[in-house]
Amino acid sequence: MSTTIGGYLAKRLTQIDVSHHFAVAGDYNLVLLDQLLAQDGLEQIYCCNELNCGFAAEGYARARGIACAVVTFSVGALSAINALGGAHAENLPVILVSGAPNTNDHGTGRILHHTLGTSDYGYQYEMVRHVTVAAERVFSAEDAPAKIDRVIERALALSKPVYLEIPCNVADLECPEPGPVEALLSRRPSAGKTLDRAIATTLDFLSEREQVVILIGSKLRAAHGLDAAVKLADRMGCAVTIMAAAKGFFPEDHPAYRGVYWGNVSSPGAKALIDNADAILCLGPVFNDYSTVGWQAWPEGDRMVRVDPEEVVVAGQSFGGVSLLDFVTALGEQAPRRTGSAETSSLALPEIAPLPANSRLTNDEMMRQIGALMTADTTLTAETGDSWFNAVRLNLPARARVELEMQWGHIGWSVPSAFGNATGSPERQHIVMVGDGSFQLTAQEVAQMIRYELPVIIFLINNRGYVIEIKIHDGPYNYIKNWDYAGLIDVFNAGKGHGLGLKAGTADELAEAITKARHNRRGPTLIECSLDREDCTDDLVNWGREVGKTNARPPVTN
Ligand code: TPU
Ligand code: MG
Repeated sequence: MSTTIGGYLAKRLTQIDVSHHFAVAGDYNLVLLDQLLAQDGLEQIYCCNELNCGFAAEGYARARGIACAVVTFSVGALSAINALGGAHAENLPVILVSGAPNTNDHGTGRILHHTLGTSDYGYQYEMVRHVTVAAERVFSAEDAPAKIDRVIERALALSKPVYLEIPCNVADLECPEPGPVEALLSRRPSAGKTLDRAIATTLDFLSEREQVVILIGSKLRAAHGLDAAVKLADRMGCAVTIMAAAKGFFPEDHPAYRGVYWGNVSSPGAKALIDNADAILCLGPVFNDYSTVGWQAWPEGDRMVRVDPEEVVVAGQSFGGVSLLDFVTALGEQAPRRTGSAETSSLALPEIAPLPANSRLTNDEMMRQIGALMTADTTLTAETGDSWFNAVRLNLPARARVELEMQWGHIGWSVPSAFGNATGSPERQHIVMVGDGSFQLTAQEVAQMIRYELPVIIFLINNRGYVIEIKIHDGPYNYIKNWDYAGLIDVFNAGKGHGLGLKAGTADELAEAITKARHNRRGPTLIECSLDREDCTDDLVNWGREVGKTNARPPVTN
């Protein structure tokens, strides 16, 4: 039995539960797109540009565990590289497939379109290698299966992006059908002895400590450790805090849950728990300048067990090659009971009191109404900006999901990512919170939500500027041209779609708009929430001040 190179890739995608791929057409990838279209069970979904295409795939990977984006050479792929950087930073397996010049033109000195105007066509591959964990250029039917399989295996094993380059004249070459997929999915187990030693050392470490706190980080999901962490918490009975980027990665109705640890903007009580702990089990943390609030909230030293996807460090002693999942699972079967830190009860975030109906809309009232929408079936994608702080302070029902992009922090990411996420999990209610400044980068992808009839609810927070930047360091560059955001939706509908654009300037206008949005099941609803520029969370102000100070440190001279 034989297929084509494109057919081989298509079949492999369906074998790993990818039933959609995101694409922007170009003459270097058209034949490949034909091959992908021919595969049963694989739908082609179009994006307005390649940056959005990459982010849509990133969002699909959040929903489905892996995703694929197909673009054309250079003019497309170089835009997608930014989104691939995001997928790398956020630990999401995205397969970027780029069309490429005809193999006969390589090495001939001929100049081709969509290139730098030199006869070297290797630069894209060299560039993309920096943002992927595996990259392959397919030049023949003989090498295609092994190269395609290798990048897919790496993406799944490391939860990181990968790259395939398929020249325009090889996509339809005949090649063998793919065999069973199991080998690509099998996880490499941790070396038994190293795992045993890491566990023994950790048990020893815990035996002398009473005030143990688990701190959940954002790499826990990529390492498939969410359920194992709950089992560990059940067994130990200690307090559990999460990092902001891991919002929703531990059930907030769990008796051990004690809120978000984020330095001076932590939930009530969470900072004291970490500060007073004599042992902190950090599961998949990312300590960067933002998460440590300018290097202040950075738990380090002898009280730390840091569990990374491929390494465990116990009080400074490293155990390389031990997987997070194996370690947390084994610890969950052997760890001692340590209830000391959980003796204080959870300090729930204060309830927000509703505003009288015709009052001017405030940030708090907006969040009260968005919070009331959250159920087990909701996925909230929250953009960089005050939406981070707003999302992090929500009290979440179990199984509600929050998607953040706190390591890469590309404004405009949320709209295409939510488009991809909604494509991959249409059974969930998708909500986006996005600032006016962020929205201006990728607004056109709302048109694809209209095209594919996805009932995403977008809360567009119009506070007339880059308020997060105003709080970090103010200047004229933080003030933007206002748009008629709600009015855009009719432009995108173009007489045919079911998108709805609404404006809310008061509490009751927002309530009414939300009711309409919930009934609009055949397209997105954008609700433009008009807020005063000064009306943001205290957390943004306090965090922005500290991050601003960190950015302003003068160079150290010796
Ligand atoms: O809530 P708010 O007003 O802070 O959000 P909005 O209006 O979306 O403004 C976000 C402002 C912002 C910028 C300009 N946040 N970070 N940046 C810097 C930045 C610039 N370009 C990209 C691609 N990503 C960024 N994070
Ligand atoms: Mg804004």
